[in-house]
Amino acid sequence: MGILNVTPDSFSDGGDFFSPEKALLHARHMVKEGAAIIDVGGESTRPGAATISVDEELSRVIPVIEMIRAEIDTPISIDTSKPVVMHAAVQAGASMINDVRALQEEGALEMAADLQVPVCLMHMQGAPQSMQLAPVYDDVVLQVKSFLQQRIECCIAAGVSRESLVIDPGFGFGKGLVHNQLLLQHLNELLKFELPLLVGVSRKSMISHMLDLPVDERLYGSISLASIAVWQGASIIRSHDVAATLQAIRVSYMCRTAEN
Ligand code: 8Y4
Repeated sequence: MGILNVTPDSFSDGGDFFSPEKALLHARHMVKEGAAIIDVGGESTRPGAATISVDEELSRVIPVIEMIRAEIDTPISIDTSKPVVMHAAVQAGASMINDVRALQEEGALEMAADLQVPVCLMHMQGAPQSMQLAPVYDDVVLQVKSFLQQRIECCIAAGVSRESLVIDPGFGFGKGLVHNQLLLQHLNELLKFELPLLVGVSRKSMISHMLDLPVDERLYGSISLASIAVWQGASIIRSHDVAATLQAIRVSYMCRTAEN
């Protein structure tokens, strides 16, 4: 899954892709590199980022989805928590919802049930504004598992089919370094849900907490974490660097699944 940020304040790319034309160029590039999904997001969820209005988010993502859809047939996921944005994005050609708030916003469950597209349910402790201040867990792996279990049950009760769900422990979302490390160590325990597992570790601060590197020097660490995630059974990796990550996870996957 290639990341396409359409936010003016994204700290990974300095807003480089915040024009529909530039976004399209980057989408083309990621597809050429082998991306199977393009994840389009207009709301920055970086720690401390301000929330934005529905209209602002729509004006960022809809033109981009339309332009990509007009010339590229790679599936597009919409990274949003807002039901109105989910609806407009799917009308414009998106075919998956990636919700870091796991359909907990008002009306989101009902919208996802209506749209009948795959949905990624991600775990986050707290809200982006404050989640990294002092994340605390009794047992991070157990708490992430039980949250995902609850959200899966809520989805099914609301009419979202189990077959359309993808789960994600939400690396960096209200987690300290050791929480992220424990989640990666025990990632395979999430396979018990028998749902596809999505992992996003690309350029994240857990790498700088281990190696003290700026965001533009975290490629090798990102690749290593992605490879571990696939070794543990992840089936979708969300990444800024598609070609490099794909090479790593392909060999990781082939070693994991080899048989005699
Ligand atoms: C540099 C660049 C440092 C980006 C940090 C970041 C996930 C996600 C994000 C994830 C799913 C991010 C939208 C945070 N992370 N969706 N979204 N899983 N499903 N930070 O891990 O990339 S945004």
